[in-house]
Amino acid sequence: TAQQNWWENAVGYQIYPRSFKDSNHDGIGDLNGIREKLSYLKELGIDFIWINPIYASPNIDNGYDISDYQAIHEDFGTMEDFQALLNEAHALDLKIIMDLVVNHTSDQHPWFLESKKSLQNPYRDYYHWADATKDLPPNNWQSFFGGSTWTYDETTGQSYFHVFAKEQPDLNWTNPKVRHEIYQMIRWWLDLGIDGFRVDAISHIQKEPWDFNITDNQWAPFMNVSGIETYLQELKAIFNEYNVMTVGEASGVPHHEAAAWTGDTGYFNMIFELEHCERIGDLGHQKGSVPHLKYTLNQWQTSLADNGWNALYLENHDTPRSVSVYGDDSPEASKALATVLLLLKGTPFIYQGQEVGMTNYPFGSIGEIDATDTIHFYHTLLEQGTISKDALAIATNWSRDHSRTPFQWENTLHGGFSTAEPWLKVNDNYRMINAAQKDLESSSIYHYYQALIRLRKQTDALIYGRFELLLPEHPTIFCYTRTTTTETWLILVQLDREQTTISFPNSWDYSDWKEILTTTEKQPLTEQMILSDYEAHVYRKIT
Ligand code: TEU
Ligand code: CA
Repeated sequence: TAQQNWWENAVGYQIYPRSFKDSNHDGIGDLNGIREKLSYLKELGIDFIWINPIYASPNIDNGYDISDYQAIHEDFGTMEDFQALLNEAHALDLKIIMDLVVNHTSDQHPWFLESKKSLQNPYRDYYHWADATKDLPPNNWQSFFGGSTWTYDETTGQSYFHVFAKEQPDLNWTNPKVRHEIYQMIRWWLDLGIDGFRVDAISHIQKEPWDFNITDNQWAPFMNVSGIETYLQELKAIFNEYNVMTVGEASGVPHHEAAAWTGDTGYFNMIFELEHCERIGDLGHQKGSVPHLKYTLNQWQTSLADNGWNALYLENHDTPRSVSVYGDDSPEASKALATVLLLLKGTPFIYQGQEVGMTNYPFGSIGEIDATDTIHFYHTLLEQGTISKDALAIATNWSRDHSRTPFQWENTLHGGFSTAEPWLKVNDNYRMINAAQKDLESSSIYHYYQALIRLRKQTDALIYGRFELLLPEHPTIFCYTRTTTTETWLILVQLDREQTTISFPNSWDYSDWKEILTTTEKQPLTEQMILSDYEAHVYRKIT
C-alpha cells in the first residue's frame, strides 16, 4: 500500500489570535490565551492548528504587514510564550503550523525603509520600483484592496508596487538576495520545531512585465504568472528537508492545474482555492450559492481524485460566516454544513467559532469595522454619492470582520473572551451561541463536530474513498458518495429550510444501507425521500 501522510487523515483548526482568547485583560487575544484553550481543542479532536500571523507588525492588515519576521508582536506575547505554546501543544500531540507571508512585507520593515532611501541603496532591488510621476503610475493595474498597485515616493521620484495595501510593498522575488533572506528566515522557524506553514498569497509572487495596461481580467498580471515554478521548487526543497506540512493560499490556480501544486510531489501538500466561496450576484447584494458551492467543490474533488490533495474549508478570517452565507444562522444549518465539509476528500480546516455556530455580525456603523478593505470600499461608495446607510450595507455585506469578532466562550461579559473591552465588538448573540453550551446540551454543534471527526478517523473510506456527486442539478441538496473496494458511504444533506422530495435509482438495494449518523431523527435510505430543515443523514453500505 502507498505511504500515508499524517496530514491526509488530520483535521485542522484555524486560530485568528487577536480574537481567540485574551489572557492579560487588554482586549486582544494572545498566545497565552491559546495555551489556556489547548485542552478545548484537543477534546474537539483536531490534529493541528494554523495560527494567523503573530509577528511584529504595524497592523495595517492585522499582522499580514510584517516588520520583523523573527519577532513576536507584543500584543500576542513573547518568544518564550510561543515556545511554551509549541511545547504544550506537542505534549498533547497537537501540531502547529504558522502563517508564512512572503509576497510582501510591511512598509516599516527595515528592508523597505532602506530601499526607499535612494536609487543606489543596496536594498533598492528588494522591492519593485519603476519610473513614474505623482499623477502617472507606470501602468493601470489595480490592487486587491482598491486603488492603484503603485504608490509614488517623493524621495526618489519613483513608485513602488503592491498588490495589497500601500503599506504592504511586494518583495522582488526575481532578486536572489531576497530569496536567500526569505529562505534563511524559513529555516529559522523550522529549526524551532514548528510543524509547517500556511503560505500566504503565494500565487502572486511572480508578476508580468510592467509595460502594458489591462483592459479585462484585472488581476491576471500577478496571478499564477509563468516563471513562478522556479521559486516554488526552491521553497519545496526546503519544506522537504524538514518534512513539514504545507498549505499554499493559491488564488488563481485553476482546479485542472492543482495536481501540480499539491499532494506528495506538488509544491505544497495542499492549497486553499478561493473559487468555491466566491460570492454570487450584484455588488452589495452578494450571497452564497449552494449550486455554486456544489459545482466548484465537485470540480476540485474530481480533478484531484487521483493526483494531488484538497484542503477543505467553508470559512476563514477573510470570509463571512458560512452558517450565515449558506444557512439561516441556526444550529441545524451549522450541523448540515459540518456534515458536507468533514466527509469530503481532503484535509478539513475548521475556523474558530465555526464549531459552536458563530454567525455574521449586524454592523450598525463604520466605526465597528476594522478591515482596511471594507473601510476603503465604504469611502469609495460615499465619494461616488451613495448615501451612508446604503454604503454601510453594501460595504459590510461581505466584510472580513464578520469572522473576526471575538470568540464566544460563554454567557458572561464580552462572551468570556476578555474582561476588558475587546478590540472588535463581540456579537450580542453570545448569550445563546457560545462554547459553554456544549456542556449543557448533548446535541450541541460542538458535539456534532466531535462525532464527525471521530467518524472520519474510524474508516479509511472517508479519507481515501473516491468521491462522487449525486443529484448534481438539485438546487439545495448536497449529496455525495465516498467509495472504496469494500464499502460506500452516502452523505445526504438538505442545505435549506424548505421541504424537498428526491429520488435515488430504482436499481439500488436499499436494505444494504445502514444509517450511521444524523442531525435529526433516523430515516432509512429509500428510493424516495422527503427532506427539510437542514437535515443531514450519513449512510454506509458494506460491499
Ligand atoms: O489573502 C489573500 C487574498 O485574499 C488574495 O490572495 C486573493 O487572491 C485576492 O483577494 C483575490 O481573490 C491573504 C490573507 O488571508 C489576508 O488576510 C491578507 O490580507 C492578504 O493575504 C495579504 O497578506
Ligand atoms: Ca491580551
